[in-house]
Amino acid sequence: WGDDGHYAVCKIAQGYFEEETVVAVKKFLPASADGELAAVCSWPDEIKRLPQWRWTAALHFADTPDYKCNYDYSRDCAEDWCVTGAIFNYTNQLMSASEDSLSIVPYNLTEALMFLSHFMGDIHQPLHEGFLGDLGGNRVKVSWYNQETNLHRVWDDMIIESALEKYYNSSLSIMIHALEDKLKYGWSNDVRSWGSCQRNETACPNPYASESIDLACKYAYKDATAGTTLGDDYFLSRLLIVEKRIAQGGIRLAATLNRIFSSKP
Ligand code: DCM
Ligand code: DCM
Ligand code: DCM
Ligand code: ZN
Ligand code: ZN
Repeated sequence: WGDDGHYAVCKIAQGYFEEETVVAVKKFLPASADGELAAVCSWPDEIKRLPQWRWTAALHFADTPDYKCNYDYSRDCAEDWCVTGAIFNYTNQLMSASEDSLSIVPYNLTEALMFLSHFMGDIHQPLHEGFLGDLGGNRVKVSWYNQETNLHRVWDDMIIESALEKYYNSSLSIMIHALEDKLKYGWSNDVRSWGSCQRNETACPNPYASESIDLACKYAYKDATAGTTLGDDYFLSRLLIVEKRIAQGGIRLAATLNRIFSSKP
């Protein structure tokens, strides 16, 4: 996602933090965040092109083989070097902090918190599990209404931007409130299952990546080959997917952080 998508994921997550998570997040946030996780959820995008951080660029996605429309950790996350592996890794780093707070932790847990929060957003963007051959839609040139762009940017930014203009008075906080209302009154029965992991796992990103490539094939790539002009038909049907993925990202980020920082065995 772009800045707005990441801000929304983290803002929604904050509303579902348990008390221990509120305390831990406050402790690890940088001062610049002013107590707000959402304020720093785009940090991994800001730094990924700097020489000393270039190694993190591939951790934002897990591209999948062309036209397969499925995801497989051992195939698509070689040497754990992808968004799914990064979510496992930063979860483990934060767990080490909550486990033995007396010994010295060899990680920067402020960075771990910001990476985990960012990658939990990215894994829910369907085209972050898009095809290898077109770099997750980056090489699919399309027009968004009368603007030339690519399919990846349509899903990172344009659908959200158009929704803000059309339905939310250009206000991201109004859009976030609408999603929070949907979570309370529309998706309330789904929230528990979205947040849960099988087999006592703390983090379970593999199913999120599988959902994403399925949605990429059914909605993102569908009717959006190179040279296509995308307009109202595409926007109205895909916005529902984008909104649900942002909401799921928020719920799952909160649930994962709640498990990490819970003192319950
Ligand atoms: N996994 C893997 N290779 C690794 C680490 C993890 O394939 N080196 C996969 C196996 C599981 C998932 O990640 O699908 C969760 O691993 P764990 O149960 O060890 O947390
Ligand atoms: N793991 C991790 N970071 C990695 C590789 C693996 O956090 N770079 C996690 C995933 C599994 C656990 O470690 O939860 C065990 O992995 P393995 O099977 O590789 O020992
Ligand atoms: N991206 C992707 N798959 C790739 C390359 C990039 O999903 N193979 C994502 C990461 C960014 C966006 O596309 O969200 C643009 O990439 P970059 O910023 O590296 O140009
Ligand atoms: Zn992206
Ligand atoms: Zn990213």
